[in-house]
Amino acid sequence: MKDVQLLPEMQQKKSGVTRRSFLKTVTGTAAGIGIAQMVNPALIQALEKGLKRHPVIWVQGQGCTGCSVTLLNSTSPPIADVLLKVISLQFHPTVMASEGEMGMENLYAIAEEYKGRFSLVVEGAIPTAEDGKYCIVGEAHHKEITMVDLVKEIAPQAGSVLAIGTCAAFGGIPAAEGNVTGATSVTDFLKDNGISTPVVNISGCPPHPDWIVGSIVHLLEKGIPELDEEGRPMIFYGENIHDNCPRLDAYEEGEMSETLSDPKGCRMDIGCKGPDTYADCYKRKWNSGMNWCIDNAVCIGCVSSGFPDGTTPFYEPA
Ligand code: FSX
Ligand code: SF4
Ligand code: SF4
Repeated sequence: MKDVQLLPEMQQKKSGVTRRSFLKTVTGTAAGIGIAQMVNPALIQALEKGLKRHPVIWVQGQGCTGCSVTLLNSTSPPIADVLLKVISLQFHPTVMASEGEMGMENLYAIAEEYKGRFSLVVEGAIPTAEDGKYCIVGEAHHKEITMVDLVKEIAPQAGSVLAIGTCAAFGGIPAAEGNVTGATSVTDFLKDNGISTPVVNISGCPPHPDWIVGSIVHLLEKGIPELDEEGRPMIFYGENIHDNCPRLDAYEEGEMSETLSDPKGCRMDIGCKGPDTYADCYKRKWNSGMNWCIDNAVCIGCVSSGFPDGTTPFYEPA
């Protein structure tokens, strides 16, 4: 952007848009929308409507970005509708157009403007060791911002915090044995820092896109959904996988799979953690309803607070 040579006044005369207002348009746009699309007035209108509905700031700590990828796989509703009609994604490090200090400044400005009304989505655990230096999320005023700094500053201003993925909800893989970074769940981090913003845990490594979108829609329409004792929406995490598994009859008959390619038997002897796992994967399925873990492998209990230490080795009986 530094290459732009025209003075603001000159640019305004030429195009009706000042450099400043152009930059504001680019950096202030919904994170998932490219610059070219921003010139479409219908889209701008939809965005404005979306913004009134539910501004979302999405930050990433110690994770693999799988949670973002899973959201982008939302097919019902399609991701474009989620971004345009359901939420207004104002900041997202992976897909937004802006970057660097400008992106960070935009984030702080949005948090200020929509204080108490936006949802903060946290993806990934929060590494607290060494003053949070394991995760630098950006710079502002020539100072490095850690994930710790960011969540401490932004979470108190949010109306709600969504901890997306098992890493954010419970610590997950980053907090597994050998956790040198001091990786911590969002709930524990907020508690340790005296921040009382309500948290909804959307666990799963990664979570199903429906669990994310459905929880946001619930927040929008009816407020915080009913949560289980681990802070997860009952509508998605209220059912036991084993009790509802299509292979339950095989389990009861003692017909056990010996290999992953066995089309019928129960997977318990080859490591299935379904009996200790609560989520609706058995009926929702994955990849637009095409299949799910137990069709092709085993349930590794990815939504559970004990994942992964408590559910490994994945392919050995519990
Ligand atoms: Fe964790 Fe998200 Fe597992 Fe990955 O970033 S929940 S490692 S699938 O995607 O945080
Ligand atoms: Fe239970 Fe897993 Fe067997 Fe299904 S495959 S019946 S969830 S142990
Ligand atoms: Fe996670 Fe088990 Fe559901 Fe697979 S079936 S997504 S491992 S909870």
